[in-house]
Amino acid sequence: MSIVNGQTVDATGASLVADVRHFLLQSPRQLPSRGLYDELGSSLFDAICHLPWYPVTRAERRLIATHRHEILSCAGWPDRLIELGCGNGDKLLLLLGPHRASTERGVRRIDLVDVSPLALATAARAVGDDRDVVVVTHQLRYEDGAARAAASRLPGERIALLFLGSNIGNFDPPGARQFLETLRKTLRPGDCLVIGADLVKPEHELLLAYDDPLGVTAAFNKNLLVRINREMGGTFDITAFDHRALWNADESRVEMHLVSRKPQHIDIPAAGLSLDLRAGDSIWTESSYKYDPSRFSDMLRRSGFAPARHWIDHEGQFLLVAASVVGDQ
Ligand code: AVI
Repeated sequence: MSIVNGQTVDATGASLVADVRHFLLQSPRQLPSRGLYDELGSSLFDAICHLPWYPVTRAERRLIATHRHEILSCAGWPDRLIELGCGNGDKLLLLLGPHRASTERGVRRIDLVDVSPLALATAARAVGDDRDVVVVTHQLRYEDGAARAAASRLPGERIALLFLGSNIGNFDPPGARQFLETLRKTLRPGDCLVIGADLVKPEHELLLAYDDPLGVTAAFNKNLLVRINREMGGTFDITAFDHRALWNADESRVEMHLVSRKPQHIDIPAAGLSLDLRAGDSIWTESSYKYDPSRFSDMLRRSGFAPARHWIDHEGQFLLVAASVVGDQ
């Protein structure tokens, strides 16, 4: 998170106040999932990644650790890695492998893009430690960070852009496509995009992943209202909300909602907003799209990428794709 003009902004550059004003009065009521990641929300998400019922992170880590050579080779042993949403840098560390291993084959510079200064500092320390590599951090939203990093490319440098963690799943399909097209424009033929996506799996597994028995995902979801109460003087009665996860098969997405168990009148002074919820009314807080490999490759192709190789973990949970950039667009 960073503060711009006194308002908290996140990776998309949107402010919580503007989001609350715009989305909460829509039908159905919504709050964009970007609001979930304040400091507490980010810690809760880290905890989710350790839950036995949330396979996404483990599956992706396994894939990167097992196939790191193939991934880097498929990306043409890039001179430069740019990671969007680097978090604490743990996945990049897996890709780089044991100290010095990757730099022997050419990675000379790593650009880290995140909106969290803490994440950038942690990741920069982790990946730069004892490696003969230049690490540059960009506290910017994804697209701006990618553009800034790529703009400093040296003649002949080959770039691999990493967008991991199934973050693409939190974009709706038109948004995902637009985002990929923007990334494509920052790259050149010969560069590579390495991107992760969560795969469709049986409904009961998806529901357990997004409504875990420990209630961590429920806390992660409800924290959005805690945030609005704290930062904007909101009067949500948090104790009267239930977390609900549902699988929308038609749209191939898991949805998270917050459902009020009672009628409540809510004021949100900083947004100049008042609203009334009836018992059973819900606020839609996140969509997490699940892909099958061919649909995901199609989307990449339509966005100007040529999927070159993909890896799926042995449990069929997660997809990692290396896609090259072809032609000039
Ligand atoms: C960050 N993102 C990929 C996670 C997901 O699976 O959509 C966020 C999350 N929401 C609930 N659990 C995890």
